[in-house]
Amino acid sequence: MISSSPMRRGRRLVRLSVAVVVTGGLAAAGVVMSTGSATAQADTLGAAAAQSGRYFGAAIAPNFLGEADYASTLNTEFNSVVAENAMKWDATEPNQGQFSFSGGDAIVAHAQSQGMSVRGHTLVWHAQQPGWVQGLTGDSLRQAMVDHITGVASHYAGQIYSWDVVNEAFEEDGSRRQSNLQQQMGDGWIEEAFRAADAADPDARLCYNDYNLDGVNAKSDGVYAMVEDFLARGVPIDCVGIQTHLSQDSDLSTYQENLQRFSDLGVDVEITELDVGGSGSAQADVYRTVTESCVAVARCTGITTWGITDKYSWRGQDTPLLFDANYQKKEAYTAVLEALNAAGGASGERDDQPDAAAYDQMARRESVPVPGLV
Ligand code: G2I
Repeated sequence: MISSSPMRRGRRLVRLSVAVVVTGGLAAAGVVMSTGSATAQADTLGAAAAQSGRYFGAAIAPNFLGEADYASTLNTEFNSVVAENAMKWDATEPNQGQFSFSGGDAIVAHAQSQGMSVRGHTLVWHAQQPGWVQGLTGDSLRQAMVDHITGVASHYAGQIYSWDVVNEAFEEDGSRRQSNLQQQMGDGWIEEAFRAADAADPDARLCYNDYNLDGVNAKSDGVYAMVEDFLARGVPIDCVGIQTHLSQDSDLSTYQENLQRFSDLGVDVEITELDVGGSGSAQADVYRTVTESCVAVARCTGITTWGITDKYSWRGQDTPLLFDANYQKKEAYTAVLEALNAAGGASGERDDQPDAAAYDQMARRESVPVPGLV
């Protein structure tokens, strides 16, 4: 029933048509084939991830793109981006019906000029709503939400690999967060948001995104039940974003198991906002475990770190990213690169999955003209 949806079949066909582009992309991105070995050893995060059909991305802000170290680190190491704030509701529709896409457009233009894919974040969230939304009730809020999704997702249609359609709508106990969205619209609002996003951009993967989904727990159980229900009823959902805001002391004993159960359920999983407070080998070990978990799960399609450098991290005092405030690679960087390279192109986890993420990613590049990319 689910796969009979014309929209979803469309997404799949687009993906499958472009696998051939991957090889050229790898060469351009700096994969070095070690002679005498079948295993490629890439020397950047993006190229290393691409070997197993995955992306490696960063959350970025358009106002930093003019900083030479910021831009060069981004362009060298990453092959996917997401707007840290520029595509949120307050940024894109500051007044009702008046859309503002300058920040998001700058990010998409930069990504396309570099052959990077783009994640969309986020269409509906209880936080960072513009003031005018917070005063709406009932059907006025429902209509405003649908209009917002339609306006933003239509604007970027065909250019987004995956959208975080709804962000952070669950409490830690697995119940729905009692936000203005939940209280004014009731349980149906998440489904309605996904249907509106599907109508506005049928080619984008549609994700539910949240934090503290870093294992099998009450919150991830709640999200799992929602996804299971959506799939059973044909509500368009393609992926779950596992934000993965961690510290070096985080318990990851069921992290991979949780990714695997969503994958088995029939959705992709994406590590969408990875950062790990800490330093040195303890921090590196957590990054390594997360990366190894993703590459071990067929439908874990890519990893995004929530920023590039500690200099601009939302939790900079925790030094949570792969590059320090001077853009130097940290021990955690090496751990991630090694784990991505270990997966290589021969891991098979992605090869036996016809709906591999790289195909989506490359589809974006094929269907959207990208300057400089043949
Ligand atoms: O809180 C971390 C992330 C959790 N998951 C959803 C993400 O969207 C969220 O990102 C953060 C951004 O990293 C921050 O940069 O979301 C925050 C808002 O809740 C962002 O902070 C805001 C500040 O609160 C504003 O004062 C500021 O104007 O960033 C804005 C732009 O710099």
